[in-house]
Amino acid sequence: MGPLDVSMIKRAQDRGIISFDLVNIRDFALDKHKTVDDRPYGGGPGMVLKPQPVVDAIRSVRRADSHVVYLSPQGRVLNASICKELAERSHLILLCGHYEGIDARAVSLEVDEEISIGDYVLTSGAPAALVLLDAVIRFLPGTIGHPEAVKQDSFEEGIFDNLHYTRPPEFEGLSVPEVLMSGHHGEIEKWKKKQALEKTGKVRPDLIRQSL
Ligand code: 21W
Repeated sequence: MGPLDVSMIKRAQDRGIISFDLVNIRDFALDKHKTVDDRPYGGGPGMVLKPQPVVDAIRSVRRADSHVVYLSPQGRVLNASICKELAERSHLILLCGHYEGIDARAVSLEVDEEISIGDYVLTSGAPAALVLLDAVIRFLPGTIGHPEAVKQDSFEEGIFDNLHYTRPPEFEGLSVPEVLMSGHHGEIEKWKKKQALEKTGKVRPDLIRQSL
C-alpha cells in the first residue's frame, strides 16, 4: 500500500490507463558498496549523485518515445497547462534528485526538461514526482469518473471552486445557504459564480487578473 496504490492513481492503474515501473539507481552502482553519490567538485556542502548510475538507470527504461522530466528546484514551475502537455506524452520518465542534486552531465545527456512544483524546499524529488503524476493522470481520459469535473477544473482554471454543502440542512448551528435548497437553478448558478469569484479575489487576486 504505497503512494501509488491510492485513489485515482490506483483506479487508473486498475483500468489499464497507466502503469509504473520504479527504478532504483542504487541497482546500477558498480562497486560492492553500491555507491551512487560523491563529494562535489569545487567544494560545498552535501553530496552529488554520480552520473553513471543515473544515466544507466534511465537507459534501462528509456524507449524511443520517452520524455524525461527531472524534478528539480531549478525547473519551471508546474501548472495545469504543463500537466496537460505531459498527459499527451506516451511515456514519461520522472527523475528524482536527492542530496544536493545530480551531476550536470547526466542531466545534459538524458533530461528533456526540469520541473519544480513550487517555491519551497523538499528533502528529495520523490514527493514532487508523486504530485506531478497525480496531476497529470487527471488529464488522461477515463481516470476521473465524472469528465465534467475535469472539464470544470480546467475550464475554470484561474478561479476557485465554490463552497459545497450536503445534508443535514443545519449542523452545529450553521445553515446551508437558502438559495442552494431553493431548486432555482438560475439563482444557484449565480450564487456559485459570485461565491467563487469573491473567495478568489480575496485569496488569489493574481488569478483574477490572469483570467481577465
Ligand atoms: C532541495 C535538492 C534543495 C537540492 C541553493 C544552493 C524537486 C523540489 C525538488 C532539494 C536542494 C521540487 C542549495 C519544489 C523542491 C527537490 C530537494 C539544494 C541547497 N540551495 N519542487 N544550494 N521544491 N528537492 N539546496 O525542493 O529535489 S522538484
